[in-house]
Amino acid sequence: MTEKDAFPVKGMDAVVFAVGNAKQAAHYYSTAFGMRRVAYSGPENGSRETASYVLESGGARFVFTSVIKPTTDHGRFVAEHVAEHGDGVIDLAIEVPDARAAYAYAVEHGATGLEEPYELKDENGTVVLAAIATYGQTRHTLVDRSGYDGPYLPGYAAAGPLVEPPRHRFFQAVDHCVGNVELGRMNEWVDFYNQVMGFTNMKEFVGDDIATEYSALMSKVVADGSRKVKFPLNEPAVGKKKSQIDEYLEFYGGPGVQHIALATNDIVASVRAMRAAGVEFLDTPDSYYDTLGEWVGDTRVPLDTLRELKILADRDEDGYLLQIFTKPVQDRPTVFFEMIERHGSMGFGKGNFKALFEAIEREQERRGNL
Ligand code: TYF
Ligand code: FE
Repeated sequence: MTEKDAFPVKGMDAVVFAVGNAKQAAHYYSTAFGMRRVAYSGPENGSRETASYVLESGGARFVFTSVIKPTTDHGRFVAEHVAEHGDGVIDLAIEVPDARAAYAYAVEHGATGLEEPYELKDENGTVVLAAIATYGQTRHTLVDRSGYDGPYLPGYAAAGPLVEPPRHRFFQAVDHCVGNVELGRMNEWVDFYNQVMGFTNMKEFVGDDIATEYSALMSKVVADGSRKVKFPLNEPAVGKKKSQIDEYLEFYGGPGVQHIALATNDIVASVRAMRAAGVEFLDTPDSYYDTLGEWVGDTRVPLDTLRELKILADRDEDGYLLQIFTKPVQDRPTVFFEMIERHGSMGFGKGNFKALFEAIEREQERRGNL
């Protein structure tokens, strides 16, 4: 970057989930997503209100929080969030070099402040945090952990893995985090990230043309200057069928995080292991693979293996990517995950949108929501 970044970020800090039973969620993400627990906060170390499990896979960090007995606004917020939305993401926390400066910039440029900058301290050092609101009840906590060398945050105790972690991790980073917003609101949220965080638009988008043909959604992507934090934003589109985004909004009870994409170096090994552990992925019809080779060309993975595991592939002028989507990971048809292996391409799988959205619609139909 030659120009000074108005809102410098280091990357995603954590994806924080509010869930009904963090103990069991932590187990699922350990066994089915190959993550390792690194920290814990709960009644055993002085947190009587909530229990939180911090899990990592390479540089990706998930936190699962559930309420034991609400006594403060925070506990009541988590309890009400779960009651209203089901298991979901409450915080897309972003690591920044200076949380005070980031918060000041955001609020000056129109963000709603939720937590003024504050410090957490323990024997491992000091973390500076602040929080701003984004779509729905989701927030961005801005985290400066440069003065801290501990397992997660002051107040958390280091804790070992819940099960023996796999020899090769299934993913090493959060690639992008997607939000679903209400009909007609996508551009407002794009403007929000443009103004409040100085994020710029990436070239891939789902416009009116694709929306009316088959996707029933519109989508644009914003990213920070370094392209480490990428946030696609979807809104429903009026198409031939009920939009998958409307289904989400109905069952989540408003806007929220739709999917988290996880970057992997070996999508074949990861998908095999996750399938073996019971993770359900969207199906792709055989016909997709009959023509794939003609337009996508050679990839690291043989076509037969892609077909066997239902992995999608896409290519653009910069390279190619391999990707696959899980079904929703809770009973509500809301949050799901994507596994993505990038080879040059900075895109999101535009060439797959038709096959992908048809697969999602088949699932919607099975749920009786189409
Ligand atoms: O993040 C993306 O843009 C891609 C494509 O409901 C996508 O993963 C977009 C909307 C959607 C599922 C996938
Ligand atoms: Fe995605």
